Amino acid sequence: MSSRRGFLQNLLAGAGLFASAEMLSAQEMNMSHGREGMTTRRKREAEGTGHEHGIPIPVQTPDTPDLPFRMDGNVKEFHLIAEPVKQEIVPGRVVDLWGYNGRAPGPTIQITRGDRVRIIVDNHLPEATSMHWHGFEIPNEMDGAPGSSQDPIAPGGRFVYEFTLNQEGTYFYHSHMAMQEMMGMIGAFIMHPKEPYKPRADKDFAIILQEYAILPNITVPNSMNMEFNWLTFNGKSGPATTPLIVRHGERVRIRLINLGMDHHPIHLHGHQFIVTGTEGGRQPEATWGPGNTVLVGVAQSRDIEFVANNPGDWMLHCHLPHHMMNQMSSSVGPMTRRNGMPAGLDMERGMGMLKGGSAVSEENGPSLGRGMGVGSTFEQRMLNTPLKADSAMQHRDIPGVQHPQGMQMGRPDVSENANSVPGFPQDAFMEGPMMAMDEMVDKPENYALRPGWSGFMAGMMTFVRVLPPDKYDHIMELRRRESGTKPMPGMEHNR
Ligand SMILES: [Cu+2]
Repeated sequence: MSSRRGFLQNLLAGAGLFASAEMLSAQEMNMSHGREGMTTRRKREAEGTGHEHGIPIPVQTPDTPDLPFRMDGNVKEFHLIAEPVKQEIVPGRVVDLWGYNGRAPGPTIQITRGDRVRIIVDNHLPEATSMHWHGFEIPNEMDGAPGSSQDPIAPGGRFVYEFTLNQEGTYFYHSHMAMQEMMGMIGAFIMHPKEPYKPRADKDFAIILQEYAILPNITVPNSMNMEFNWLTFNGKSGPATTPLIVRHGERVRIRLINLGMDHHPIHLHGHQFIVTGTEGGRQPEATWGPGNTVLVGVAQSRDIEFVANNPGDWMLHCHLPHHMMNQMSSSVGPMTRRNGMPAGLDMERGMGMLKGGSAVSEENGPSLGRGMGVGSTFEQRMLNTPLKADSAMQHRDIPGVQHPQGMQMGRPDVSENANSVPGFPQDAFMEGPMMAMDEMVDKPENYALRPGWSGFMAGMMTFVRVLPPDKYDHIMELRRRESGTKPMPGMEHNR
């Protein structure tokens, strides 16, 4: 057993990657595990390493690197840095989040049951923080509950956590400061069993579900607001999420982790699955009933498994309609035609703290009802694509300028009498059909998707691509080529 574990450790560590983690700055560290982690991971994946050796396959976290470790005697030592990060959630939309080691969610930690683990946590935030190990059965003084189990980690400070883990399953780490959680501060913590579960999974993925309330033209989430307009899988919204690549016939596990204010019903197309695990670990087989939608509640995790026996590009998404949009509902419904609170003002007014007029006045009313959404204003930025300056101007709130009361007709996606139908528009856009941005999100995993696919992906959405061997192999080859020369797809703006 020990030789098996040693083998896994070497695989996870990558060749010659580690000097002392403490010697590396956050950025260096992030870059090195971004590259090395990816290269190593892809190599493992390409070679199918792990399978032949009777150990569980490593988890892939799309758009998110693994956290490297070094061995100090028999202790696996990790280094997490809590810090502000700039993150591009879709092309053109860079936001200010708080996370770990350069991104939100933070890097994924993978260990094996029985491991002794040390995690050095440095606080580079402008305020105190504390790290909680969610669901871990560890000594109380390691629990990270600020005030009761430890003093909060002051800005510039450090706390070293150390414990032995005798659990297995889909766990996570997060700041135990409530508002910091809503700024992005979470990461996956996978505890592998010593032997793979049966039936054995060929692919194992992790996806962290998060949500942010970020007004148009503003980069900082309002952690108090409950009207979430940016919904992410691993820190990306569709179409910037990276698809899960699966070979036809493989058994697939997907681990879903939720930390936010909403529960998310995650739905898979084309397959039935079983729930094989929760945040408490593996479920007994007697509980494995078929389904295709699993509700992942706040602070919960769910593992689903299925045999990918139906070829195609299948959507995996949250089924809450408002969670399938970006910059939610900014151009939905007739209220967007009326006068409202223009977007892009200061945070106070944008959040509905009025400086003048009443909440039901002509100027303010339309944008204040919760049901109308934070974006029910003249801001038309519903598209995934950054607005061109001139088209953005057309819809600005310019005193004395009448706003368009109807859409341009003669479009294939809108009928001639659309403007006379109550409720219109819902999923049609002022500026024409949803604009695809296939090229802007081009990466190996998106190879040969149907042209225009990206125009219909938003929010908590990605694909499970169940591919025939030739197409699968081609994507793996593209990944191999790319990992040699470029940083991990989608990570360019996270450094
Ligand atoms: Cu949702």
